[in-house]
Amino acid sequence: SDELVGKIPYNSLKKREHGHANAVVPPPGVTAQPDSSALTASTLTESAMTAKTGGAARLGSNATVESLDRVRVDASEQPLTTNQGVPVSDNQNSLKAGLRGPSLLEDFILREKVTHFDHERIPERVVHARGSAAHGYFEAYGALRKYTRAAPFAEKGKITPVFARFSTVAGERGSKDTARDARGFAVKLYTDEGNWDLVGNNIPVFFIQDAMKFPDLVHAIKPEPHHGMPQAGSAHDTFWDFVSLMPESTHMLMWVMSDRGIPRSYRMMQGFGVHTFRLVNEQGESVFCKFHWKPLLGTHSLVWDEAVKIAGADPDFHRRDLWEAIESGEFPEWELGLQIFTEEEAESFSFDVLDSTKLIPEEMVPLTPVGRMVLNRNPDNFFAETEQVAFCTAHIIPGIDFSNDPLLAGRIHSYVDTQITRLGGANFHELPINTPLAPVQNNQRDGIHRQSLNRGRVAYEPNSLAGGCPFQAGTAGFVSFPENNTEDKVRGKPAKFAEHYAQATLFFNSQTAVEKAHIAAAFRFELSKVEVPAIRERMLSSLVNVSTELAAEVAAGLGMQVPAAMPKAIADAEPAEISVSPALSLTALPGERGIRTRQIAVLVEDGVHHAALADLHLALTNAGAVVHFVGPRVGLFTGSGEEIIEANKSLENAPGVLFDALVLPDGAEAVKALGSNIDTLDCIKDQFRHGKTILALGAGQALLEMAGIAAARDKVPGILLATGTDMIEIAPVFIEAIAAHRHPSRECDQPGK
Ligand code: HDE
Repeated sequence: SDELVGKIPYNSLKKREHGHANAVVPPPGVTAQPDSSALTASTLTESAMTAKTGGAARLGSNATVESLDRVRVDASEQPLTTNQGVPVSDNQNSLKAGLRGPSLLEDFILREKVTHFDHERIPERVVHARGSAAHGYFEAYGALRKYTRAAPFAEKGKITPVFARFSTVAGERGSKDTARDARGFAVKLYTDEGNWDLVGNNIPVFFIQDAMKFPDLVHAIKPEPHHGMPQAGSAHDTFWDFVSLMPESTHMLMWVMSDRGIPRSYRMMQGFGVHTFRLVNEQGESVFCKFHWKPLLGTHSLVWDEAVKIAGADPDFHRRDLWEAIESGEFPEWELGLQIFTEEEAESFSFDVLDSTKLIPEEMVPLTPVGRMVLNRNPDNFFAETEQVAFCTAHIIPGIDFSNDPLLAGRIHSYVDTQITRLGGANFHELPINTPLAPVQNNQRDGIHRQSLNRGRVAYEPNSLAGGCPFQAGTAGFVSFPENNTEDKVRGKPAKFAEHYAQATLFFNSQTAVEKAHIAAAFRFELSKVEVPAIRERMLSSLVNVSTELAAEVAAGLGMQVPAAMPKAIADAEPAEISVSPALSLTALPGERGIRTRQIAVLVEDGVHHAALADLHLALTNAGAVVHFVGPRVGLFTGSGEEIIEANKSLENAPGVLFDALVLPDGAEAVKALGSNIDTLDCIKDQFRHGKTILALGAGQALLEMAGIAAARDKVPGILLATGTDMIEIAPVFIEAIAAHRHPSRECDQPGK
């Protein structure tokens, strides 16, 4: 408030003390230091305009980013200090009684440094340990008051800051990004009425129907407890033992074995809230709802051989991809769509909407687009933000409520509980990344690492000494939807939960031929790693219930006979509403942004024809792609016309699998040198094998043959041949081919091909 101006010591590193915006202004006579946030201005700018809202997000604003200013530390031009702020004169040598004498116990500087180091690690998340996150905002397309009073949807153009974290599930914190797995898609919205965490996955269904089975599921998929293997992988006996005994997991297995399990990028995958939630409006009326995030870049995936090789070449593949895109100003964006339906409609479905192993086909309940999320700033500090962020399904706000999904019920408990161990106590909500922007006042007190300085003598309610404050908000606060429950207390499941296969079949039947082949290959690979034959057999018998075509393909790949179908839990299930849902194929979302952010490798050597490469570089860069000159080594090369070309990557430090497309240059001398390099040939073979676009210029076409791809020379999808001089015609064709992401008809990953 005004009376505090000048009384708060000005600290340029803590410009925005909570509630004291005036602290931003230095008192008279104090010179403000340079604004550290200016250093990252390029990543702060929100994109200006959206066609759907017609409004503009405020430029450069992001309330979470600003509120974190109070804890940002910038050491530029500052002396080194201890944690008590004491300047340190010597950071090289411990204190000793004589140069060759014993170190002294009194060396508080050494002891503080080492003690702090000793305690740097915290327990990793029991699942989703490996993740990457970014700041951004959600922008509403329009008021959604008819359905919900939730703050982010209050009006057209409203901006709500967010922090989103993407993750793998099974692997430990340092595991590879490209493991076959579901991906976490967790969004914390810092709304006017408190934090709302939408903690979802990139797959709309889950393995199990009831929270009671979650520890079993996770124990089965994690490294086996006796020897701690395998890391970040489901291809082992305990996982398949469990899921083959749990037919309800079959639907999600189909998704994880599909290309959804190996996304190309966090920026190119969908997100789903999975459970049915409730929307509640001002009048207290409620509808059911499912949340969907759709990436503007489209949904794209890796192929398995590529994922395996990337895991070695760059285990941080997805983390790097997200970081670099945001740093370069290519802010990833998703549209939030809601499936809104009434309880009465839900009653009529052949499946139960409280069963998280089922989705609602978009053909039955279409998506209503309600807003967009843009991620426009990387964290400053991985630990403080990405590691310490605490997502909890219990964090909901007025206007959103839970359904009775028994899986969701367990999560409401689990997430808060797990943070207490992981973040060391009940005050994890006070860690800067977790503090709401909405004010927090209550009578909770104390505990380890308490930050708030709650004033006054009252920490109870009712009270008269504090005038009854903080007072109950009444209907302005969160009111649980008054759902009527009159049934007996039981341990059991509703009847429709017993149907386990209809949607697994729906999913399989909705895939393209290539997607189906990849699913079969994934089952084949995973089950081939299972050592106990009875487990393979049991899983196959379950797959027979999904698709005899799939079961036969997998059985053949394992050298087995197709067994009899596993008996179903229910014989007279209601017939499914639809048998094909095109929205379930990855091809349904090709994306709207062409080749933006695609990584293109242009091979270089001494003697390359430079002019065409320069033209191509320009055309690709103008289309938003990221072009890398890749040599047998990094450094400078000389073109055939004495031009200097710098290779920023080498085939050793960046093998072909890291790129979305490849250019083979013209220039006889260069081609000869490249052709005698095994890394070049491996690179070309991988690009070919994985169905990626290759443009071969002039003499560079010979490299295809040298790599053993003679057949590729004529009219093979995604292999483009050009003279190597004029790029005007070929560049647009190349760009279009890259935008297709992959040319699956050319893939040759099946055994024997
Ligand atoms: Fe989680 N899950 N989960 N989960 N989950 C955690 O919370 C849990 C489930 C999901 O980026 C843990 O903070 C139970 C479904 C994501 O920090 C833990 C059940 C979905 C993340 C936990 C489920 C998810 C988690 C571990 C079944 C998709 C990472 C660390 C009842 C809708 C969030 C933590 C982040 C993390 C429990 C099932 C998504 C232990 C008990 C279904 C994205 O609390």
